[in-house]
Amino acid sequence: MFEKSKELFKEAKEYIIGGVDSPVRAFKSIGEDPLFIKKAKGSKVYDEDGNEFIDYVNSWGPAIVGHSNDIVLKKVIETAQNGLSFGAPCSLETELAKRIVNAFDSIERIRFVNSGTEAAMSAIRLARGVTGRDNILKFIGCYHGHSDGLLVGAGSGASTFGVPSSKGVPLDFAKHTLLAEYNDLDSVAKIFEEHSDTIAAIIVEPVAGNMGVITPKDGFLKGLREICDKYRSLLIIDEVMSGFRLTYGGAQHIYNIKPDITILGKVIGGGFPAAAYGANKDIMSYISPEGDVYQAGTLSGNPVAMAAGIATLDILKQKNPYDNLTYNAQKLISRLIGLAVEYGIPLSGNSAGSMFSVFFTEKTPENYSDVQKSNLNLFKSYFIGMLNEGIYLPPSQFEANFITMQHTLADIENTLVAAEKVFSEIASGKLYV
Ligand code: KE4
Repeated sequence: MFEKSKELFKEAKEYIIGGVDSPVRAFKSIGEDPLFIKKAKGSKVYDEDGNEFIDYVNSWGPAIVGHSNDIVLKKVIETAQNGLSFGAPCSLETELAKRIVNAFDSIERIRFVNSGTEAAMSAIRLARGVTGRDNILKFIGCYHGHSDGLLVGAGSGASTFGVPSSKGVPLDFAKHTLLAEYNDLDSVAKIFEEHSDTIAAIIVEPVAGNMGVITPKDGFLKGLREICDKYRSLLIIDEVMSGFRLTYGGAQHIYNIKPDITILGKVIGGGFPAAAYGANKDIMSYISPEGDVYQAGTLSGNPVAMAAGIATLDILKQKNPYDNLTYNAQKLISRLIGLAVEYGIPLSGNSAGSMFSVFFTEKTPENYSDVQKSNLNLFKSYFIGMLNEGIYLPPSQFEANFITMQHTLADIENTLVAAEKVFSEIASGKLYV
């Protein structure tokens, strides 16, 4: 069934470390070889062995209007025929910037970069430049890309100072990152009482998507805003995943929270490498060439990437698919949980807009330590079973699933039929790896 992918993976590992260009793609937590995807269209992906899958990875979020959307493709091809990259200003950058600034009350000026990692790294440097403070606070289980200061895990015991979660990150970098528990305002207040005016910013995913989907408890985001105001720290909201996913704009509008800096990615590039950070004019005036916080990039604002982003946002603005996307995600989760209960399998779930996760644990997780109680063996069986039934899920319990505008009701029903078969196999012990 997956022979060609196996061959390609073997060959890839001869040239690309781990055979992948991003670790999660290696299916390591599943213990199987990854599939090599040859083509994607609409809600489907097709592997090199010709198998078709209903896709819930969606390139980790960008494909919200469906893979290889004809309108996006047309705009991309037209733009590419005029040149691929100029290293000079081009009007397409302004066109995409206009759309984003007009969609976010908290953004007056923006800067495009090439990845969410770059956007988060630049936003943190900006916050440090504005406040003159070195420390930042992030949440255990939230992911903001792989810049050194953010590859930080919880320190030992009561210490709130981070320790490197990756080799190669100097302790001196990690020690400037303080760690709190998502959805736990007391843990944040305690850190600020201890470190008050040394903290440049809090960085947070308004809806966490990197420990599975965890939604903010009532008052959590508002509480962060109040703490930042009290200690004159900046609030950075990481909308790389949530941006243009819950509404035409950010989760910040749904939860009525006004950040100082917003970071974006994924959807705004429509599948091409594009990301951004933005804030009000005063804060962004610190960024070079206007100000003294340096940040640059050869391919930032690349015209073809801008074109893909413009076409994608225009479809979202025109079609306004959000109620339908939200409904489909909620329906899928509730039906999956209902099926699992029938087979005595512990399952809970969270969704926000078109992003969602199910967890193999009775209690719906509210933070990273809750998610760690999820039965990862059951997740593995579910993933493998669903893959064999033609459903392509994120290969990790700690990731988010995505539904696109092109997922049909038949796709949802077929997913549920597959899930019922898998749950029955797990319940009868036939599929429990
Ligand atoms: P990138 O550098 O991967 O473009 O963006 C980093 C990032 C920043 N902020 C949030 C909220 C994110 O979800 C991400 C990246 N998301 C992961 C998926 N969980 C990308 C997939 C991967 O690492 O291959």
